[in-house]
Amino acid sequence: MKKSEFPDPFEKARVETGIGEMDDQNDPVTMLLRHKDVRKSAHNWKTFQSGATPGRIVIPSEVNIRTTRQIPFEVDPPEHKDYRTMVEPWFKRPLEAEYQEKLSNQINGLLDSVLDKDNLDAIEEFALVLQSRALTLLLNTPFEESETWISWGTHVFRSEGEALDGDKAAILYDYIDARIDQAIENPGEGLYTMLLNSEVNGKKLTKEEVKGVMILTFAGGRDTVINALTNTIAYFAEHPKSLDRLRAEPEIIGNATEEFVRYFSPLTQMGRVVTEDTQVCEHAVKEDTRISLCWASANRDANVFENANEVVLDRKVNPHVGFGFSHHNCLGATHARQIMKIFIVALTEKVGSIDIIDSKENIEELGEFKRKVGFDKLKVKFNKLV
Ligand code: EMZ
Repeated sequence: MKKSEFPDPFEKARVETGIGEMDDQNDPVTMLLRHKDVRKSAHNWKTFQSGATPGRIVIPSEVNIRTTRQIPFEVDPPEHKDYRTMVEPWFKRPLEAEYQEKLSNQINGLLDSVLDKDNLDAIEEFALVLQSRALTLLLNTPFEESETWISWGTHVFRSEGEALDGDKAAILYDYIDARIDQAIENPGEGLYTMLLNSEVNGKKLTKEEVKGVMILTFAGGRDTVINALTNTIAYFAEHPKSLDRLRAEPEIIGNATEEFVRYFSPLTQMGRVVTEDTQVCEHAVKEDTRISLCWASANRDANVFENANEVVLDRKVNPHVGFGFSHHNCLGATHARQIMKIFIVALTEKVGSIDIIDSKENIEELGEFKRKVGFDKLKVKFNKLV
């Protein structure tokens, strides 16, 4: 198997029953695998809620390492809309030309610094650095802050060999608390101050609410963006003609970005808590249990995508759910899309080919399924375009 191949472990179950089952810390999950069911249930917040105990809709559940509610992610309508409307304009800033220019400078600078380097660690030395630096633009904080974030590693709640790491999470919480206090004392131009000055329904946000938005901003787009970048590098290493094609046809880089998000589905699934006894795919689910919307499976549904297991760079109709679906669709998607597009442009302009030197897959264990979501190790060489 090619290193850049990401098999679909859900096909049989998706076709036969439409559901999968997995346990997670004694809080089992019924996974919805079909595109249609995933989209329908994402709308149905009354039966499948996000506003449950903080951390419970995440798989693996974070109830034991987090009490702060992430906002707007763990809030249901109608309150959800008020929070979302408040943060939305800030998270759309990546559409501004000036933002994109800064992001492009960052990405090109980083790429220049590692061109022709032997044995480059594509995760630690590249994707993590790129993600952390880009986050300084989203937060509008000094570039140097990225050094601290890089030192936290690829996931703020997980460390290697341990699904959830409370000590590690505490580092993030203390950091955010300190930054909120700082912004109260010295208001600035960053996201903290914007949130502290914001009102929802005529009421100023509490410190706990500001923290909830900030935790989401740090946690939600971290391993996901890192996997998207790393997997894209592996893909181009094994498909040099695709890199040549995008060099010749830069106008399809937008389509290619969407297609990579569909094919890699960096976030496998997101849970919901069931509020009343009901059925999914003719299968009973009980009140106060969990279902999940399995984006990764929906994105390979042959009823929706032709050649679903292939990367079709210029796929025209692409209703993927890689950024989720409905009112909770990814708040950071505008930023993530710009990162991917600008990164691909930079690759086509500077890199002739990529060699994979060493790699180790990152496999998620999901009950009956095993899913490759990215790499634990990816050592590469970017060969300069001549
Ligand atoms: C949560 C989640 C959000 C969770 C869109 O996903 O991302 C996960 O990586 C975090 O662990 O807390 O933010």
